Amino acid sequence: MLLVALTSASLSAPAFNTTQSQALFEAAQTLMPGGVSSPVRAFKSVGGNPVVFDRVKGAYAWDVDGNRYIDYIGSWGPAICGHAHPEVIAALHDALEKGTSFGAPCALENRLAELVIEAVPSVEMVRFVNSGTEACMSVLRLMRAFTGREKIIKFEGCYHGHADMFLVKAGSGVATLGLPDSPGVPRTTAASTLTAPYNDLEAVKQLFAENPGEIAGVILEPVVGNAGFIQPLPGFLEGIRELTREHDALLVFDEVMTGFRISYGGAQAKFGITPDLTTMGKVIGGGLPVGAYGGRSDIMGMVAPAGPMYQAGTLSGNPLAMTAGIKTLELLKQPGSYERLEAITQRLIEGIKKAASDAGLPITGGSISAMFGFFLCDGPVRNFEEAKAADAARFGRLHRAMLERGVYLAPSAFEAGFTSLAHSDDDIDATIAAFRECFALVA
Ligand code: KE4
Repeated sequence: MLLVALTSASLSAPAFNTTQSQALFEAAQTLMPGGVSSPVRAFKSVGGNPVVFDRVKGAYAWDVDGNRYIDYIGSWGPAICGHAHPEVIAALHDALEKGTSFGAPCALENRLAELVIEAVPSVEMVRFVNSGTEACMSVLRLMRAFTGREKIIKFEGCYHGHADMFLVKAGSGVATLGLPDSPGVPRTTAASTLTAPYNDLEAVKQLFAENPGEIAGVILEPVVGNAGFIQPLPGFLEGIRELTREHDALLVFDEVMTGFRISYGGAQAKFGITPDLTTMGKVIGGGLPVGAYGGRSDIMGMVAPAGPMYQAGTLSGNPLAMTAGIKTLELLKQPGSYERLEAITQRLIEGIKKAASDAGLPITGGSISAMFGFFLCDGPVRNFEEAKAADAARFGRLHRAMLERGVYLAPSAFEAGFTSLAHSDDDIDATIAAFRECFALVA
């Protein structure tokens, strides 16, 4: 684990009081492992303690000491319309009156399914679950059931949730904590997960050649957000699509993060590549727990009870999560949403890069729609190895300095940043100004 020793004196902003956060986080660590419900929230790789949130609204979060932050995590993706959007809250109030969970079919599932099927090119049928992890582990079982093959290919630094078979050279929190994958994953399970560097078509060709007739499919983040922000090189996605077809293997786009973020139809619509199956989460739950997997109906027809591949869930398709998801997608469908997201995010990342360059710091980065990221190195960053070469210690100092100036960035160099429809032009200007001040401090 990379702990960053902070020279706090030189980086502190005036009057940043986190007394109550500290007390609460100290207590939390006696109650929950690491004091958190998900590892990345513990700020382990950026140093210092996390702040404890009290409430969120629009582009902002407030901690328990009353400090306000411009939030570029947005609950790791769901808050793309802004936190606690009034129309989402109002729809939830109405839904609450009818109960919180049915455990039975409800019309809201039909409605969200229709919206997803209408929006996402590969999805002819969809199954709702409760997290991205559940979506990815279910789609993996489906890939194996449909092809009768066991091996899969994933890419180093990509993260598909915490199911055993994906914790092999994974990104996100696993990379953040510098874990060698994870103890507890059976060697036999890991052996069925083959890995290749992102953007490396030759490596994928090699894996297919070495494992003829054994690979069920390839799963990838069509735009990587879990090794930092890494875009597919021209031809990479097309090449993977061709290779999977050539070897009768399936192509799965894990759009848990990119879905309804890169465009209303996800990365697959943006890049014009249609996978066989897609996983989704985050945005389609509008802040409540939802995941989903979907794709070709001849494949989805294998999922129980239509077919023999079993997968189930007590709270899957619950009316509150469906309601929040429906309202969120209806808001995103409104004309101009993605043009706005593209414009503010592009202005943000260009401002960040200019501020770093003016401070004489190496930086590379980019954005697509409401997703952005940068690495503190010269670049280019095309894969996880190159991402790991960036200056993580300097990023840790930058993160704390920005936090003290009211800007809440992902507490890891191996995460992407997210904007929302609630981020104003003034928020973007204030963020760039804070970066300008902080780059000078950490140079
Ligand atoms: P969840 O099980 O966390 O809902 O989704 C897993 C997942 C699957 N696929 C992709 C592409 C993902 O980005 C994720 C989850 N993303 C992380 C952030 N990088 C969630 C935040 C966390 O782990 O606390």
